[in-house]
Amino acid sequence: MSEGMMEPYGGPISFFRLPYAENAAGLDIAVMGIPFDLATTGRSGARMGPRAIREMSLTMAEFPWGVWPWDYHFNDKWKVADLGDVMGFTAYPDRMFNLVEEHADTVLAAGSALLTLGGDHSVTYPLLKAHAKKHGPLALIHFDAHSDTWESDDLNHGTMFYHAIKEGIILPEHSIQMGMRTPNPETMGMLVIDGNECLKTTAEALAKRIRERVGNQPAYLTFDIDFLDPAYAPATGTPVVGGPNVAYAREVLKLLAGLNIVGGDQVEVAPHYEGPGQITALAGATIAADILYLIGESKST
Ligand SMILES: [Mn+2]
Repeated sequence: MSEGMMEPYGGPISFFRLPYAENAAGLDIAVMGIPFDLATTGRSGARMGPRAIREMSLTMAEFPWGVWPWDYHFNDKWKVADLGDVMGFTAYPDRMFNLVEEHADTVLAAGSALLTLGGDHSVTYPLLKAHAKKHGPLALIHFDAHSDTWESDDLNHGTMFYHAIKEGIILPEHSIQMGMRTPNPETMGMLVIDGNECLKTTAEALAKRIRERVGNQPAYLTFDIDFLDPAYAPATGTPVVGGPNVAYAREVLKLLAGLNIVGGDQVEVAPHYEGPGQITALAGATIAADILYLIGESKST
């Protein structure tokens, strides 16, 4: 069995074959899933995202050399484990925000950083709160087709950054949003680089703008899979045409190494809308790995 467990199609499923851990004691980085999608405004299904991302991560988990083009394996530098999923809000969606914040608080209090797999994008709100308690107000590095700054008293996956800025969790003057392809009447002081501008900007130039914007601030990186064109990521709740491709996104991410990225998430993979190739979850798993590397690189500097 042990040899077969290394094959992408066999064995138990965890993120990149990481061991499961009960808690974050002794970890450098913990991975956590949030199977929640009750704050979606479009198509539901992101509750199945963490499992699909973990499954497609196995296509890359057999290589002991790491995830190309990173030239080392994250396990060689940092102690990383999969904590499984935050549960306990089934039929009680109002409990999600508190539960996620409590779990994130516990991980961060143990001295570990946190990479989270969504779930719809509303899960980022309690994650930001927990990280801001630990690190102070955060620079937001936000990849998405939507700004998620809609003015509303309600908390859903399109309003949480409006709330986060109003509450002082995010530093708008150090924050940047990229890939927007929907009306965005209010930037709330953040730098917004819309989808068309991304397509005209090289990965190097975009990464430079992010680095300049963020500076030395503690930063939280959130990647909504719908940043990508639906050709590359069709399985998501609110797809929008005309976005960048996966290679471009990954090149930008790689060039952010060294920024003080204290945490991050990959959200909105909704695998029910996949074709049989599962390309959205594959993109999600790869980008989640990139974020894991960035968090690790930040801890190492
Ligand atoms: Mn979005």
